[in-house]
Amino acid sequence: MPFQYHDGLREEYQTAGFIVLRDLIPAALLTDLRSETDRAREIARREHGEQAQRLQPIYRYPELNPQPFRDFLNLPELQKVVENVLSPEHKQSNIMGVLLEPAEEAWATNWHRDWAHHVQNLSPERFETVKRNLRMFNQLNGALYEDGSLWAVPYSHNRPDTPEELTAFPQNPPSSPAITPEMTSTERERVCLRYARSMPGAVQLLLGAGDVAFYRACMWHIGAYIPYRRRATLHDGFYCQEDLDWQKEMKMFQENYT
Ligand SMILES: O=C(O)CCC(=O)C(=O)O
Ligand SMILES: [Fe+2]
Repeated sequence: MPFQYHDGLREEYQTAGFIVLRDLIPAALLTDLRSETDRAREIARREHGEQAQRLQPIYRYPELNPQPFRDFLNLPELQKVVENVLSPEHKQSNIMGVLLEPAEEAWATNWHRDWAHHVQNLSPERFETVKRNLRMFNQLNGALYEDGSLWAVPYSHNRPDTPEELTAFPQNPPSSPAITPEMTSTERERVCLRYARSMPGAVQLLLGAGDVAFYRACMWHIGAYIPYRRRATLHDGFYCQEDLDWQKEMKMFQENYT
């Protein structure tokens, strides 16, 4: 049955830090989005090379028709989730992107919390406070093909790191998978898989075609990519005023440090 909004989702999201809306994207829209993202893949590889992870924002490219992406954001059941699970103040952004599989070699991001492990010299106390604000850092992955690239640690979004997490990943930023140039493609893939599994409590968020995951980007997560696993996953955020203030603050903070 196609996805239908229900009230339990809000609590589930606030507790676990993520929810999956199964079977949300109608088949006809999925077809249109697949053909636009085929073009997006070509542009991404032309501009950023064969290993490109994403094209974002897609609205920047006149070759791409923005309409199916807008239609996705305007799906009534999606809007109900945004309004009731997040809030009526959470607005659509202009940063819609598409996440893609690498053309050549498997790789993975490091295990990270967005911002905490991306902004150099950010005070851990400051981040600890903002990540407790459930209105902030809300984003989605919408799978146009079956997608198992995203892994996350449920319940980690609004609590400090556990001793087990800090034992597994003591550094900031956390270490990356130990890929070396001598490795074969298969070895790289296996190293990334083992690395993804090495985080205590990690789960792989397996999305079917048309499923959409909402998650808080401040939770522990990772993207692990395999060239033979075709990927075109919509990636976007829904932000409220606190997010916009935070983004501005971080921009100024980073400018003062560089
Ligand atoms: O590929 C994904 O779904 C996750 C990517 C990610 O977490 C990142 O680039 O910060
Ligand atoms: Fe991330």
